[in-house]
Amino acid sequence: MFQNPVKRVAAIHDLSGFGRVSLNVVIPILSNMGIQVCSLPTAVLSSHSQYPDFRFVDLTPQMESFIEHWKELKLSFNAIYSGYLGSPAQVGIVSNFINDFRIKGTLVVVDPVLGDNGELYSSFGTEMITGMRSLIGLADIITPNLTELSFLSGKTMEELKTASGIKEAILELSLLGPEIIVVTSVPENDVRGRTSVLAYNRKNKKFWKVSCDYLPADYPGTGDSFTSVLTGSLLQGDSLPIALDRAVQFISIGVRATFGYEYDSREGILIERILHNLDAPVQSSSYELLD
Ligand code: PXL
Repeated sequence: MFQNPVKRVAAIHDLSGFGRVSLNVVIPILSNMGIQVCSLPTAVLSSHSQYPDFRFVDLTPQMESFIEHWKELKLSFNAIYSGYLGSPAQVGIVSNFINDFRIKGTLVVVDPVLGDNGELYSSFGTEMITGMRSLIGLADIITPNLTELSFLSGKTMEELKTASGIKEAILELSLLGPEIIVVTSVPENDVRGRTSVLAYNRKNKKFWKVSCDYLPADYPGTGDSFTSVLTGSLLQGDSLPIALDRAVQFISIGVRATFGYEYDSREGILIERILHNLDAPVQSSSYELLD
């Protein structure tokens, strides 16, 4: 029998040639955390979809044959982690993948990538929202941002302006199946210049919050980096609140490492400058348990 000396993740995301999103950040982050990444690309793009005129190759027709090959190779994974899908039809393909490859202890993370800042990404329509709503039912952990929480729960961004509105939406989504729901980019209404991440664990009914300083800049792919660190940290054996802390701190340091430059923010945070931070244990922990 062969041994697998390091943990292994099946990463189901697009490959956007230019811009620090999806596989361009998932691979270096998880590799840096000592985890093997096996890529199942959903689409190949010249750049991510926030640049004009991006070129797009949808890999829906190839994915099932690639998965068939993985079955022939008898591959197994400690985690399955999906993100940006190339078409609504891929929801069925990823669902089958999860059902076929999930064994006892497999961590299934679905980042329901749909949009940001209240808007759906240009390549998506309502079918993708319906599809993601069904896919999250198979996940152990989902990591929507506030905009994605709105699309998935059907609540308006206005309704998600209060902590109670957000909690209500989280509880509704948790009924669809996921054990842990992590919502990113939640503004701290009463404290200007702060942003936070809220997490709910259905098993013990606990809500966790981690907050950090907010800088007025928008970098695509931070959600992908966040969920990659969270996944890596949980696979390393960290508790949920520590994993949240590590992921928040990584993004926060990344934004700070980038913000001072005259720089096209569409390129994303300078992860090359901060990857080494993943080697260090949590420097200062700031998670809170909410009532
Ligand atoms: O999760 C960010 C992301 C991933 N993949 C593609 C994107 C984006 C954000 O714009 O366009 C193709």
